[in-house]
Amino acid sequence: MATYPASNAAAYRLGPPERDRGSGALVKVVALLLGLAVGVLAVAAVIMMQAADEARDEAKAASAAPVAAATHDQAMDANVALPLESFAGKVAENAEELAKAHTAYDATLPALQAGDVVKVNMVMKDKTVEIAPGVEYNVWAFDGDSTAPGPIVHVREGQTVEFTLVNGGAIPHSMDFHAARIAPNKAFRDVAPGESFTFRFKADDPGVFMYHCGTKPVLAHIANGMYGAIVVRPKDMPPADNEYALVASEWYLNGDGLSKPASLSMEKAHAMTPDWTTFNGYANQYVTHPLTAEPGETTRFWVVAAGPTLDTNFHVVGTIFDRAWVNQDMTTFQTGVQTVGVPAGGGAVFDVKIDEPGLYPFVSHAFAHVDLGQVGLLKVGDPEGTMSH
Ligand SMILES: [Cu+2]
Repeated sequence: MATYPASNAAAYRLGPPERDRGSGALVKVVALLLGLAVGVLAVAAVIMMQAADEARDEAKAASAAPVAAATHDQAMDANVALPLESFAGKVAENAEELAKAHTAYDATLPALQAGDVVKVNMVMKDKTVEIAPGVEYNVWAFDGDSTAPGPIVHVREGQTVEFTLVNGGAIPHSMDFHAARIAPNKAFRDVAPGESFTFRFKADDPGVFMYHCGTKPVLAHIANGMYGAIVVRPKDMPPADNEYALVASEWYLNGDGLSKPASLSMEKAHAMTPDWTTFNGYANQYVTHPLTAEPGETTRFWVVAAGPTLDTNFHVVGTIFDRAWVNQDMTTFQTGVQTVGVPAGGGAVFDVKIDEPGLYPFVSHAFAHVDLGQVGLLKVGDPEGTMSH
C-alpha cells in the first residue's frame, strides 16, 4: 500500500490557507509602505535603480556566454543518456577520477581448454569491493581478480565440468550451475566454512548460463555477489571477431558506501529498489573503459541477468542485432531485433557487425537502470572525441 508521508499530506491540505495567509501579509506590507515617509521611498528608489543596473550587467554577461554551445553539449549528452556524472544518490566528489582508476572487470571471453574434462575451482571469500566510484560494499563472493561476478567459465558443448567449491567464507555456501542437469540436493548442497566439495556435470546444453550460490536465503547470497556466467559454446556457431560476457545485476545498500563499506539491505532487496545496477559488478565501468572492436568486425555479447531479481533489456544504441539467440536457444537466432529482454536467471547471445567508427552504448533499455549504472560503450575503431566531450 502506498502512503504519502504525513508531512506531504499536511502540505497538500495546508496549501490554500497558507496562500491566504500570504495575501494577508501582503496587505499589511502595502499598508506599512503607504505609511512610510517620503525619504524612505527615495532610498527605495535608489536601491531599485541599483538592482536594475545589476540585472542589466547579468543579462550582458549571459549574452556574452556561449549559450548555444552549452545547450548543444547538453542535448548530445541527453541523447546518448550516459550519466558520467549523474550517478544515483550520493557520489564521491572525485567520482570521475575514481572511475578511471578502477580496473574494469575483464569481459573478454577466456580461451577454451582442450580435453574432455575442464576443471573449475572457485574459492568463496568475504571481501570488500568497489561497486561504483568510491562506493565500497561487503560482498560474499569469490577470491581472485573476478570477485563479483565470479570468473567467466568457457567450455565447449560436450565437455565435462569438474567443479570444486572451496568455502573460505564465514557461513555455508553452495553453487548452482544452470548449465547442469543434475540432482540439486546432491550437487548444489551447502558446503561448510573451511570445507570443499567437488561435483561433475556434462555440458551438453549450449548457451550462456548463470551460476550462483543457492544457499538460503538465496536472495541474500546472490545480492551479495555470489553469481557469474558459464558459456557453453555450441559445436557450430558463426564466427565472431570479439566476444564479451556481460553479467547484469543490481546492488542494494544499507548505506552510501562512501564513508564506510555498505552491506546488504534486505528491505531494499525485497522492495526491488536497487542503489546501483551494473554490467559485471561495477556501475558504468565500460563507459570509462570501453569494450573495443574494429570497423566491420562482428562483436558477440554473451549476456546473463543475475538479478537477484531484476531483468535486463539488452540494446546496443546505433545498431540492430544481426543475430539474437533469444533465451539462449542456440538452435536458432532472430535477425533485425532491436531490444531483447533477458530475465533474471536467464541468458541470451547477441551479434552486432558495426562498420562505422564510433562509440556505441550498450544498455538495459529500462532506462532507470541506465541512470543507476547499467550502461557501457563499445568503441568501434578510433572515433574522435568522447561521449563526455
Ligand atoms: Cu552463498
